[in-house]
Amino acid sequence: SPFKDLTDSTPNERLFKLDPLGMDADSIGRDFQHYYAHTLGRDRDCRSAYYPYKALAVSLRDRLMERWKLTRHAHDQANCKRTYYLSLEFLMGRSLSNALLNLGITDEARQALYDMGLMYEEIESAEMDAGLGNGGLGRLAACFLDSCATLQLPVKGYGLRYDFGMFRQLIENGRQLEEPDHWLRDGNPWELERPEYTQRIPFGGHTETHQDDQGRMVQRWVNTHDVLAVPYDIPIPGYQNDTINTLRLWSATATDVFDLGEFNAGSYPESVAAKNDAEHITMVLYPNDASENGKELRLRQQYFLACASIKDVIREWQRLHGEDFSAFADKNCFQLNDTHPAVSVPELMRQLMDLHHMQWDEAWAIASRTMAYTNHTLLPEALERWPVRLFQQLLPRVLEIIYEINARFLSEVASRWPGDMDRQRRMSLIEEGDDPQVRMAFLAIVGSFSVNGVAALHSELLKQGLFRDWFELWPEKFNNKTNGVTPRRWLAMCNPGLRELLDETIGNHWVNDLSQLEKIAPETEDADFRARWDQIKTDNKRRLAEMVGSTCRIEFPVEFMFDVQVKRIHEYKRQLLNILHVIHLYNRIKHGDGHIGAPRCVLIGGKAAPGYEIAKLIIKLANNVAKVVNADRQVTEQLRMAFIPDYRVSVMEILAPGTDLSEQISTAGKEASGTGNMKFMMNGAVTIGTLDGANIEIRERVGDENFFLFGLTAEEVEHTRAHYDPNGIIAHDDALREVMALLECGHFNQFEPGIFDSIIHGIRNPHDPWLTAADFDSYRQAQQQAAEAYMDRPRWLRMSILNSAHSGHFSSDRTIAQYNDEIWKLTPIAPTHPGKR
Ligand code: B1N
Repeated sequence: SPFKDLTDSTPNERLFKLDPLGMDADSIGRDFQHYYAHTLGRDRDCRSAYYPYKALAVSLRDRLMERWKLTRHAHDQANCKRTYYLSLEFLMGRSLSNALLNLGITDEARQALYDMGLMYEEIESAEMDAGLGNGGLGRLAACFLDSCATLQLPVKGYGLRYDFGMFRQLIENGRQLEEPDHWLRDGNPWELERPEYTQRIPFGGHTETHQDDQGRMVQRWVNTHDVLAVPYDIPIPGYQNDTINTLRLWSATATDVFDLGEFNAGSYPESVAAKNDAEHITMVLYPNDASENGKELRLRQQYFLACASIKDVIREWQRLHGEDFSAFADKNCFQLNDTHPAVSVPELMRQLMDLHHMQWDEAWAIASRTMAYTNHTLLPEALERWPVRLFQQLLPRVLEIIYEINARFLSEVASRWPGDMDRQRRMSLIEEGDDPQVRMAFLAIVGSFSVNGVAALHSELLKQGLFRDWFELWPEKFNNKTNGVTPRRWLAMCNPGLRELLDETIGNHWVNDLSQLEKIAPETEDADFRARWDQIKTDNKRRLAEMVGSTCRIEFPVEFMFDVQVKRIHEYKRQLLNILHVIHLYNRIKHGDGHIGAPRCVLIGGKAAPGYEIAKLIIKLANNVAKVVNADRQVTEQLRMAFIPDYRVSVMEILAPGTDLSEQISTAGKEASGTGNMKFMMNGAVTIGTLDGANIEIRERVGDENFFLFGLTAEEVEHTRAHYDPNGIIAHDDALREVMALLECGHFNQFEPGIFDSIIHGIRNPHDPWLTAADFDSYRQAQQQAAEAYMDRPRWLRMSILNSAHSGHFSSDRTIAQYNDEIWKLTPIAPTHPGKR
């Protein structure tokens, strides 16, 4: 300890008794100046927006820091139950504006900058997105952290600090190119390294039996190659409540920097090999959304997260309770974000037994009362299964525990259904075959007291389909938690115009009680209110159009209907259906249809997994169609199209407020929930969508007349498969036949013959899983209705207002309140900041 005398409190007092930092423009301005000039060493010659960003970020971090410590202290004092949200992905986006909003000093900071002649908007855009996630699943984790802090729940996020996040997408000649996202290059002012909490993570080696002090036979995992996990903490501020929760991200490093022996022998690559191997674990995020890829390094990432996080939780437990684990299950809960961290189930067993000397039954009683599992997809290609041989090599001790869990579980199945060998085979955690596999979803269910889906339909389909046997065995485990999004980022922060109108009309309590938006419903009948709504939407459309103009070089007139589909590119999400509709409108205009209902700007954006060839081809098709559409003066009077490159959180912050029509057109039964749909709705977009995922609940809330419904239901989709005849459908539908003819004659690939053949064959294939042709006519009609509604201004404004008004249910505050009431059962803890009162 650096302190002279720990019994004497004087040095501690001097060091830790700090005056609260000022939250006014002057105080913020003074700190900004100090960091800018003294710490960062910049002067008036510096033209980069990065350093003002950094100076402001650090000034805010100071203000978060004091509250952060108080929150930690309040949680310790309360000796409260805690939840750990384990996720391989946290798609945080930018933090600056969020920190300002949640600290309640947006105006003060803007004023301080203004006084120094700086523009906030420029400074804000200097921040890189923290893109540590693929899409919905990762962004959901980020929204959940915001809501947990806002509800003052003692919840900590655990994830990985990838050096490279989601790749940057460039579009060249209409095709996606991927570039590494080196988001940490200029440093990350929001993180605090905590080397003192480093953990050691074992890999490889083998197991052996030995006798412990009490003469019991126990297993030992030996000869392991260990890697160090170093935590970096990120503050998660609640909305104006002085609570700052923590997101702890682990970074991998080697136990030794290099091997001096190898170095002295002149083998330089060998001398650093171990370091490289170790650091590869957290080098890069796997860019696959809703599909697994089965790489060994991915399993390493998963175990690295599970082992480090559980060790960290147990270390904290011991700090407060010593070796007494009797209350552990009452005080701790792990929420597994899909099966990616499911290896936590056997890992908690391993640590309790091998490191803390517990017997199986005692350890199992703890583990199985502590874990809860959220499923995010029914797509078979996303269901994780790991080869047993990989487990054997990488995690031999963990595999032994999985075998033991399975043996005990299968004997439970045998006593419930004597002789039902088929059921035992179906439910086994090990899928037998030439290359036996561990079924991670089943491992998660066995080890959890709660299993939930992410929208009502999805949770029902889980019980009837994928998890049917399990629902029959343990119906009480299964529940639904319909997703939500944070109204701080997705309304208050990204739509300041609307925030002001809402504050004026219903006060400002909607920001953390979004159900209050219902109060604006009666305003639909007030023409002045509608006019202001219209004005705000138009301003937001202008902002969107400026972005499209500068990145895609295509002009979007604000009078046109802005029709937007942004999400990962996946066949089930059917960006293709959208493109076919654009071709249909183009064809009508070229055939002299002077009025396609409403003039439209169609915007598509999203990344394709680098190995997903068809998805990449869909991007190419979108760009080629856009090129033909935008090059034709006759067409652009009514129709324009753009593909926005590098779609990410900060781009959605511009798109959601400026969208008129939100495209949610997945094949029914395939989109577990969707969350983009909720962001659009909150900002007054009307949805065109299928009865899939949370669309169903959105339509229920907003009313049938304020939602453009089309397409087969999930049930009809399953019945259609047996007798699906896309070629018959195309032959009988004039509009679709003409669209296919244009595609097939190469109209959109005149100098690139044949490149779209696989897409065309897909649409015409009777085994097309996404039934694109089946829903085309119904989609076209719904689009026609949307266009007509758009041209009736008072009607459209009413629909837009009512979409916002009824979006309260889709606040992640509601979702998290339900997780807490029904799964976690945590008590909110309110820290008090000395600056208050
Ligand atoms: O999770 C979101 C849902 O709103 C979406 O409907 C759903 O598609 C998405 C493997 C996934 N499901 N599965 C994934 C992501 C990465 C990965 O490596 C699967 N993402 C979803 C939030 O509930």
